[in-house]
Amino acid sequence: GTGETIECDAAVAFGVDDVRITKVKVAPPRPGEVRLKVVANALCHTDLYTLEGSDPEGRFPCILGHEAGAIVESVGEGVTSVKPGDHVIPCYTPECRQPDCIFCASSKTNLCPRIRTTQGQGVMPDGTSRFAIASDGTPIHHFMGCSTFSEYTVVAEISCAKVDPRADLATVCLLGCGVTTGVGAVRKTTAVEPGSTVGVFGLGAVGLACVQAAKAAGARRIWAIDTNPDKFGAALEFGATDTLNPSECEKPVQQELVSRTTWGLDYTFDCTGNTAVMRAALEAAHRGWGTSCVIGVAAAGQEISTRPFQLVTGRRWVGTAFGGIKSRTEVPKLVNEYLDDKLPLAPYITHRFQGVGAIMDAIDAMHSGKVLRAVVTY
Ligand code: NAD
Ligand code: AHE
Ligand code: ZN
Repeated sequence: GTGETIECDAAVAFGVDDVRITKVKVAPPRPGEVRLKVVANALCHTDLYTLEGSDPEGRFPCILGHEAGAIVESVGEGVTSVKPGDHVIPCYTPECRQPDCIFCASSKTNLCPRIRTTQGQGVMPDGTSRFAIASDGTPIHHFMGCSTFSEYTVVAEISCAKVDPRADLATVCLLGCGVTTGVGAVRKTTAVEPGSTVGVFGLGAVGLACVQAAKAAGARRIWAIDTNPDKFGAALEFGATDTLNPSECEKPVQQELVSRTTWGLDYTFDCTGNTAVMRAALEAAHRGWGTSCVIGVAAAGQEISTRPFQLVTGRRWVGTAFGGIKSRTEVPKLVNEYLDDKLPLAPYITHRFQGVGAIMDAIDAMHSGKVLRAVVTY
């Protein structure tokens, strides 16, 4: 049923690098919407990218956050797939499953476009916001269809992956973005096969999830590449066989990798968002068949380039959103893998904080270069 407006605390981004803990009003869910009590939220690099003004779709004021675990508080009219009390992971890639959705019907993609336009505009599918500043009623934009830097949020029903309530939401929240993306990039977007050689550029949670999934897929050699050597320990624990710091290479990193592997790597992944690294990853891919996957999100105005000869000679350039994972169908399965001890998540969580106010501390910690994932439990 539809309830009352809830007043709660949220981390509101008022402008570039200006986040303040603020009392907000969260309106009840409208038809097809769900109001969630957010239990825990992990910060992803993309939250910082939008906060620092790099996102062409970024709008202020907004409530960031898109990697969370939550409990359904109430549902709007017509909602049937979840009910109050259900545990969910809100997903920025929805899955409408409507008979006329050619994207949901295709096994080739997870990019359901049903609510993408309004989601990019920072509003609910009906074009309005459920958030307002409590003191003066100013509307606040939503973000990526999630806005989980708030004790309560409203999302579309088609964005809610219902998960096994036995799973700790303060751990499986990582499946709301980073880990799912890296795992899906390896398993689905590129389908790394046993015996492959792999290069992962950028060893944050997304890159480490690529390493973890490549190891599980039976990759023979996994190069872990980062300019911050503090990341190598975790990469080796997740299954990397070799580490490389581009700042210590005499040659450009792609030349270094090609010369050390003869022809390059079967699969490479950009997990940095840096377009020069995307180029290096493509050019480090194997002559004749190497595939390079863009995962990182580049700042507004950035473009990728390479000599077409790189593609003519058999390299493929692909990309992925949320690892090609269909949210409502496949995220619950990843949660089950976690519960069956087949997908460890604890090693990613290097920092934990308590209370929505600690979002501020988590943001500070993210800038230290020591964080893989910082989870804030509300
Ligand atoms: P992160 O900041 O935790 O990790 C990035 C890593 O890249 C860091 O370890 C950093 O030291 C390293 N790095 C930076 N510059 C480098 C360089 N020149 N060479 C090698 N390594 C370098 O970020 P994250 O949360 O793991 O996210 C990684 C990227 O993926 C971000 O761009 C993020 O926006 C994007 N992302 C995309 C998707 C998607 O669906 N496509 C999903 C999640 C995140
Ligand atoms: N708003 C940016 C695009 C950002 C982007 O590419 N986001 C990724 C997810 S990042 C998760 O941490 C994504 O899923 N993209 C597909 C989509 O539909 O947004 C811009 O450039 O406008
Ligand atoms: Zn993310």
